[in-house]
Amino acid sequence: MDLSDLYSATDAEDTVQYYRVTNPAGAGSLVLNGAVNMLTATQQAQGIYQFTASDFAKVTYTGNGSETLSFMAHDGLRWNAATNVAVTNAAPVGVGTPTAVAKGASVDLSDLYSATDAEDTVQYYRVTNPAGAGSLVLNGAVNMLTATQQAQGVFQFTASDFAKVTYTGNGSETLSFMAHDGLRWGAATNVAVTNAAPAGVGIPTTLAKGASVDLSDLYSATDAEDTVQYYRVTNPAGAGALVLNGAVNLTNATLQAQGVFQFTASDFAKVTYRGNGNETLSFMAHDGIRWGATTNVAIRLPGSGPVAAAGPAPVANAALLWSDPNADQGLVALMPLVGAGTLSDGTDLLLGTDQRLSA
Ligand SMILES: [Ca+2]
Ligand SMILES: [Ca+2]
Ligand SMILES: [Ca+2]
Ligand SMILES: [Ca+2]
Repeated sequence: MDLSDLYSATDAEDTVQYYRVTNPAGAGSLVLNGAVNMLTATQQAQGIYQFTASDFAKVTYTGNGSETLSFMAHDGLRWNAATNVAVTNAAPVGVGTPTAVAKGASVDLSDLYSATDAEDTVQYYRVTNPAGAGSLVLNGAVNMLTATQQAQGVFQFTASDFAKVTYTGNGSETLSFMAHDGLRWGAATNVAVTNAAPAGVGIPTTLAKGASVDLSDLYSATDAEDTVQYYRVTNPAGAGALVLNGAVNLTNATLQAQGVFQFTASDFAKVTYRGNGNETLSFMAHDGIRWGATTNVAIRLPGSGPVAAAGPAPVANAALLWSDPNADQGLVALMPLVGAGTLSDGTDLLLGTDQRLSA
């Protein structure tokens, strides 16, 4: 831009004869376009210029960052007071869009982060992709950084290459982005990419001896982004049994001996449970990335009384929550236990033998 657009001076009686401008080192620079700097080499080395009024009109300023120029005008008699003029160039400003990404799904990096710059075009983008979880697919884009930086998951792309890059989801993590306007990097913007574990729901069930129920009627799971891939169920020794109906138990022999079954989602739909007493099954679902939380599901014989609500395993001296599936009110009692069958005050438990809990 012209210096005369940054500064102008008038004089009450005279014509302005000379202009002086101080351009600090760094950032932008003057282009004389034939104008003559009238000062000494020492002054010129300090970034100070003096021009005749006609030469001043020729000089332009080329921006390269923020700085403050200083101007003065001379009317043939004396210099006026200095006028400071700020030349500014803001760093790019980025905006991140936190996004849920399914396992194996792709999203453009440019949908996760974008940057704008007040004066310039964004030249470069930098992204840090932590180890694990999702990964970048360059699609022909070139990572401009050193091998060391690349090994740290740091990528830098030209703006046109940035537009090519995609991110493939495989769990939750936080990416970090920056943009460069040709002068400097803007502030880092963190962008969370999320993938939730499956959430399960159990249905406590009363089941007569010999009666069957689909496992899928005892437990179901949903996932926010993915399809449930696997189900795991633990069937304690004794009481009821699973009937596989052709489903394949994917667990190893050790887990199978512990009553742990794992099925594909389609096999899970085949499996039934045949009742033969009171027990609590335990379920989990896997979305291809990780297991969700465990859900306990109580199975009770008809008329056998209250069913322990889902919760931690019973221990001595613990307060246990009980619920009665035959009553409309969920929780009906809160009992402190000391050992099997004795309340903490020494009186007997008012429960049948089959409902006693021991450590
Ligand atoms: Ca300068
Ligand atoms: Ca800028
Ligand atoms: Ca990653
Ligand atoms: Ca998920």
